[in-house]
Amino acid sequence: MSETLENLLSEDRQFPPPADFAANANVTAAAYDEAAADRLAFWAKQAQRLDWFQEWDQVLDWSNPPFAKWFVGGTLNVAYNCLDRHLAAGNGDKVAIHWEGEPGDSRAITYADLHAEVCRAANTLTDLGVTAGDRVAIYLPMIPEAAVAMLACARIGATHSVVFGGFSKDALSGRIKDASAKVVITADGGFRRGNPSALKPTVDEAVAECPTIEKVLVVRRTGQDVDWTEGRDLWWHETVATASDKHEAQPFDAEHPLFILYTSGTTAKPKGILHTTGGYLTQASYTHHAVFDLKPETDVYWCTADIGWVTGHSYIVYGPLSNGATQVMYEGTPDTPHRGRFWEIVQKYGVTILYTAPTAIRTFAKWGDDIPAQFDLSSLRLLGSVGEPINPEAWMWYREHIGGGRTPVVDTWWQTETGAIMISPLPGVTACKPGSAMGPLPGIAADVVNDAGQIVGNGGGGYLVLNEPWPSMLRTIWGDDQRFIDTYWSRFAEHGYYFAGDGAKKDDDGALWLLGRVDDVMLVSGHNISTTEVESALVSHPAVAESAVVGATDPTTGQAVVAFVILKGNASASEAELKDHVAKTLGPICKPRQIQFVSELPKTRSGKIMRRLLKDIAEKRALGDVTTLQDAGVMQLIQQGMSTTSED
Ligand code: 6R9
Repeated sequence: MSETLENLLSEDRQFPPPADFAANANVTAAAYDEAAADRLAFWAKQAQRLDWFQEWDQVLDWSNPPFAKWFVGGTLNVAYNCLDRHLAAGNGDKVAIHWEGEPGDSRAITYADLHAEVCRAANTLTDLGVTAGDRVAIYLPMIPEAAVAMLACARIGATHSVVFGGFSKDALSGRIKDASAKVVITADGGFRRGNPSALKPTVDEAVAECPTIEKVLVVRRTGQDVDWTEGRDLWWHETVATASDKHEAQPFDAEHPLFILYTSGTTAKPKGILHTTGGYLTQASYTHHAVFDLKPETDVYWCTADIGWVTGHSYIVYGPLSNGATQVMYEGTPDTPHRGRFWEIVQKYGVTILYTAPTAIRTFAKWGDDIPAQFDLSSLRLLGSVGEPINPEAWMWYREHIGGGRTPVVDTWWQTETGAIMISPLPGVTACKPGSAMGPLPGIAADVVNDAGQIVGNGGGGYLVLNEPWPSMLRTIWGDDQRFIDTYWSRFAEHGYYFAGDGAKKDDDGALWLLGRVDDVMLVSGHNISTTEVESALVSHPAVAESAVVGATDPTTGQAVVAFVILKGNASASEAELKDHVAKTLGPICKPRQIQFVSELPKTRSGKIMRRLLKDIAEKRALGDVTTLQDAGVMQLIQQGMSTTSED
């Protein structure tokens, strides 16, 4: 990207919070002032939301940047904060997790149940020789044992490394080796799209290459046949189920490693993002309280993320459970056994707060408005979005068809690296603009800078940076401090900024609009154009459900816009019509050279569009690394379609 990003789309619609929502909100506008007056005092106050064995002496030690220490000298136990203290407060009988299996089986797990199971799992791990500081790999489907395994590790100070249940043997073994994990916790399989999908064979193959693994603990979920290695493999129901449910949570240092989570998506070796204890839990807990306005007595919260994504860590496990929430956890896919499954679940449990991803929202819009309309969604009072920029029209569809035109919608920007939400509206305070994450939360400093690191004014675009340390920040890349410095802190080193890799713009009111990864920015005839803005322009056409845009090498313009488009259920639109629509919405410079109609787009397991694979296609190259692709068949379909259409 040469200078700044073009600022193309403009949005006039604005939705202030409903009056009763604002009047009862957990957090009011005063939080911004309070944090601005004394940021560290603000975070110290939020840390008081937790129970500490020993209070800290210093809120932040930033004497050796970029290596931060938060709540120095403090000690706590994460599992104690998520479980024991709720029991002590008399809430043991409250449901923590309403779990819904894909085949329709369900379990209601109270805080007392969860506590007992976590204690049993902690005792089992201890019996297996796992001690504080050891690494444990977790490779599970979306079953309650995934949360139990994470909390059991946290309880004994073992560092967990959760690997997506859909990842391949190589992805799993690479992550196990990088962290030298001692134990893997897995299952025979999980249910996906109506069928049992095996996990254990992948673990067997991966572990064969991983000499550090001593034990494999296996949950029986599907009942399918598994190979068994005597002495190494243990059934959860024969070990955890019979272990003692008495376990005293020990204090750990605020900077004790809590988990490693690998980020991927590029061809580079995955980075093991390290999070620690006190700062992470403080921000996960506070943001869950502030952004989702959780009322633990009355709300039923549902985050549809997979536990293998950071969103599952912070907003299924640590944030909600530390706040004593009642939540829904769902094992399967949104279209099994029918396309109304999510709405059926919202209706069944009376979900009040729903947190999902733009990819899902666009898919629901594609399937049709009539599907959610068949269910009672009137319990919903707040909707959230995460994972990608949400196109303004997808935001509007979400509010209208899921939120009944009455709920606030919070678009939350953050990363595996940031640990918790950084940029988001406060639902009882902010007048939201569809498609904008609005501004940094209280206590968070973020801005948009140009190539030279200077802050751009309203109306300008450039690089999103974080200009002050935050409690849940990554502490390093596991085993590679230099890569941590080079990857995140070198681009604007003289300013001391963390560079997140994303482009953003500020509109005329100073609201922030995320524009996707700067690696994806297209340079067309000397203009830096974000893929997000062109995609949003396409999605604003009534026939378009979803689109992905890439810049392909072009002899005249340097790069040219190539768009892949999915049309809504019964809609139709011609290539010329969509090209004109983009040119009219954003200007002729953005007019796509080519539009390819497709039925699916390549995505990661967390639903992010893998534009670099589409770029390989647009530039007629062999495909790059596809290991994090959710569904390998998609690329073949797109390639076949591509070879039968001409470019104009
Ligand atoms: C939580 C999560 C991080 C990247 C991030 C950005 C994109 C996430 C977004 C968003 C625009 C949002 N991203 N939320 N872009 N608006 N609300 O997604 O973590 O998987 O590490 O991805 O996702 O590009 O840099 P992670």
